[in-house]
Amino acid sequence: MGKTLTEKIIQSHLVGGSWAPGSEIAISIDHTLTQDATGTMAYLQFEAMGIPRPATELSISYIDHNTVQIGFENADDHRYLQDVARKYGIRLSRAGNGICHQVHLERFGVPGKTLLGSDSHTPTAGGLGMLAIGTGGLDVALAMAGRPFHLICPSVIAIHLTGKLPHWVSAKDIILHVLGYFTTRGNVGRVFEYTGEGVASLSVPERATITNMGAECGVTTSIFPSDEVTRRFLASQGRTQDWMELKADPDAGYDKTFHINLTELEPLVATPHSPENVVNLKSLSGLAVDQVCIGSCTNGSYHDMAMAASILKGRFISDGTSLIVAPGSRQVLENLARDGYLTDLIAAGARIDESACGFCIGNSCSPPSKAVSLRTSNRNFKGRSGTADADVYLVSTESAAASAITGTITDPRTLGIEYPRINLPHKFNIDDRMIIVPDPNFHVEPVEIRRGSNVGKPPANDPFPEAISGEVLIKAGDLVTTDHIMPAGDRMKYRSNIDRYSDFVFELLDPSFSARARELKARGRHGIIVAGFSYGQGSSREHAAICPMHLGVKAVIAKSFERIHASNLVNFGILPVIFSNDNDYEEIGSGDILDMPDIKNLVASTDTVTIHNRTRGTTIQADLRISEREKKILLAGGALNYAKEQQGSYSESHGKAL
Ligand code: MIC
Ligand code: SF4
Repeated sequence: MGKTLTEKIIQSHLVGGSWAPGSEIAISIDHTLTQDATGTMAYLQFEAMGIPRPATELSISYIDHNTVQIGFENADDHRYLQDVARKYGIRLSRAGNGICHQVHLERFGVPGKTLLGSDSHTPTAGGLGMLAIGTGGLDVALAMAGRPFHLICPSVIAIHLTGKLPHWVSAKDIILHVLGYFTTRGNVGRVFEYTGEGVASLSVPERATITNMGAECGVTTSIFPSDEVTRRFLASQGRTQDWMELKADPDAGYDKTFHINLTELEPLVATPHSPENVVNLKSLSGLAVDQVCIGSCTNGSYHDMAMAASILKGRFISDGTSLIVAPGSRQVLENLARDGYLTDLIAAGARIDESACGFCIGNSCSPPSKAVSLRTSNRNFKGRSGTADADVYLVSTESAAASAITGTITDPRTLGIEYPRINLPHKFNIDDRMIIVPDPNFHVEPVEIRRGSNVGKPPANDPFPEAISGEVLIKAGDLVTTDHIMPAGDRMKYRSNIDRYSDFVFELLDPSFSARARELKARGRHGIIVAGFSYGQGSSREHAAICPMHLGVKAVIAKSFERIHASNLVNFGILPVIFSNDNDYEEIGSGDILDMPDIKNLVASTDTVTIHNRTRGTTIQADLRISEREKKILLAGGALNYAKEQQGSYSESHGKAL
């Protein structure tokens, strides 16, 4: 049987284990990316490793999330990131240059290479045929130090595309269709590989929209082949030399195949408050819309912006609707301006926002109370927009632009205008001056790293306890996202200040959590979190593990975990255990006192732990589904402690499995 594209790239980067889906493997990493909201922690941890320069082919630090800079905190973070980049020879993409995923696609992505990024939407680069994986900042720091990345060898699912998209139906509708079927849970350890004759009809930015939002399904990554369309895209970026053809063998065996006939798709929408709530857009026609936001790493490309501008050209937004447009990168913005599209957007009443994450992460453009906000971004979790009671709907650029004109949810096919044909430039105007390239002599001049008062120390953890004994601080339900655990928006100014950020753990679910956890910790007791299915969905932010760790949380008991968050818990010494019997979830209540005696020995020697509920006098079992390597990390009290223990073998292990 032939090989899938995923297997080919993994095989060519394999440094530990062998291709056997379900087993732990280690791969070498060619590129790393960080963004400012996760980057400060990643670089504080990288500094603590004492490595003189990254061992990767390319490491780049993007500033794109906290660009609003209200107060000095984020500006201090950005100055810190710039100094670190200069000291260690890392490229830095300055605030204003664009969203990391869009810029990486345009300027750096290379088919067939591996990319590890401290952001869950890193798989966007899969649109170019890269094996691109999102993870916590500490894993990225370790990759920069030359350590391999460990992952579960994935099962590969073919998403087989036939036919051609009808007018007004777009790549966003393809991925919403995929989400409607696969949902946001149960896809851990899978890769979505796009195949079939329909692939050739999609441009690289359209493919990137699809791989970007595969993150919402919780897959390890999503990938498209690298073909003539990819070559043309790289040529338009002046990077033909980076192209190579890459595809699966014709007889490749997939774990499962999901067929989509593009010709039959319709405009879709994800309704509040999960990207998996997918319905036909026309079923919501007429619902009044207060706000429309076009942009983000999902739909911030030149193609998206030009499409929006063409629909809006000569028209004006409805009186009751505010339109925000945020081009995904400075390159997109500049080329839109040159080609006249920016003028059309401004003339139609669009508010042009910075080329940054902005509205998507809720640190600007929050909608009014109880508003309906239609967005082209990828997540509509409750409260993420910055307005707790707003309803966010996720749609394509075409549907968003049409609705901005009418002021109600509008199927763009009913607008009665001719479908705009967007021709991508054969050659984009390229200006990389907002990317600071390290001086080749960077290690000669000593660099003083300026740390503002908000930039704290790298997180420290204690060794793993002999026994866990403590209180259930919260009993959460299914689909708890990292946005619920660690809110973003205006709280993101504290990303580098762990103690302060910890004040907001679970703020959206229970504002008393942090104070109760601190009080418990002061009494020398451990905190425990109980949750349902798919705990830790969404972002890669390791703060969702670091801050609970800081507050004394030692274990999370859930019905299932999502991949990135489970790794982050282990990396910060928090025990992630899974109810052996889902019904036992009912046997624990908030405030119950739980004991896990002899837990240290149990972790070292078995995969089952016994939990005694002192409050109810009951006993339940839970499973530890982590690898032997992860057990060692847990027992060391986290990955940084573990890496330090291994320090002696650092140079020999360079590029090899731990
Ligand atoms: C997100 O979209 O939620 C973020 C903000 O980009 C996060 C990263 C973070 O929390 O800093 C992600 O997707 O990983
Ligand atoms: Fe930025 Fe939103 Fe993309 Fe996250 S999902 S990287 S916040 S644009």
